[in-house]
Amino acid sequence: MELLISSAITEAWFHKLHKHLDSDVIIVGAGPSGLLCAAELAARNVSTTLFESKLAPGGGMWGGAMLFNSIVIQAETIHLLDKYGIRYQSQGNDLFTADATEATSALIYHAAHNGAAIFTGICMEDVLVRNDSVCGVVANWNPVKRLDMHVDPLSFSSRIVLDATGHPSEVVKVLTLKNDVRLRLPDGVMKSERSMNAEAGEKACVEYTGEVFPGLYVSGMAACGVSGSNRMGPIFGGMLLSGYKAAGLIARALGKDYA
Ligand code: 48H
Repeated sequence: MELLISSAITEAWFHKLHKHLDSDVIIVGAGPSGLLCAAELAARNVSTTLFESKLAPGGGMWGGAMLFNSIVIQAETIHLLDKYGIRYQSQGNDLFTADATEATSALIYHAAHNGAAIFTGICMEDVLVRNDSVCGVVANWNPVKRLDMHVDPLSFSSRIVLDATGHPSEVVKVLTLKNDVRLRLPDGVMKSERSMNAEAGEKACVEYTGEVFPGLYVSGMAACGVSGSNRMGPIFGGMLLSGYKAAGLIARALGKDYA
């Protein structure tokens, strides 16, 4: 019995890995913006691979604010909560709250159920660049990185890569550190995130969601960070709208229908 269990797990996992060595889209980071984008793309039959360095997907949404695990969403995002079956309560002033656990687990479930391949414990450490375009990522086990083991990574190719790594903007950072590139951002360079301003940050994170280099898109806090915009604190509407916008832009770039 034990060997049958081992065989079933390795068979299923390596089948998933092999199928996703090449995808339409690689999303790095399974926070709210990456998960929502994955759920939307996978629902449109876009082959989508999601790499998350931690054991559990969900990023910064589990913890709400200061571990008070409720999240705040504004009125214009309610249609996405309805779409993904997340319940909410009005708190007045066009603000709503949702249970962080329900919201995060719903996004994870829909991304996986719609067909995105989610790989956890795997960390993007470099990008593939050909003909002045990002065309994949280089990844390794997070524990291997953390223990500083000298183990070479594997490469994964895609038409498009999305940096959804949140505050550190890891994909854009590695692209600009290792290559002499100009980004499609004001001044052509990556900026640093600014101090808290909820209104400005929420607006900027959606506005700057898009392609920053051929083949490389940004969403969520990464879009805020690279554009030098403000952080917004524990309000998550902008993250969801950013993931939704990224999915629309990416689907269109791939020539897929997007209603
Ligand atoms: C694989 C990686 C790597 C890597 C990081 O931070 P996130 O939740 O991302 P967003 O942008 O969808 O949401 C941001 C939100 O959670 C937040 O922090 C807000 C609203 N802050 C406001 C404020 O003022 O502080 O998730 C990013 C995910 C995480 O799960 C990381 O573990 C993962 O990306 N990640 N995965 N390879 N190199 N780097």
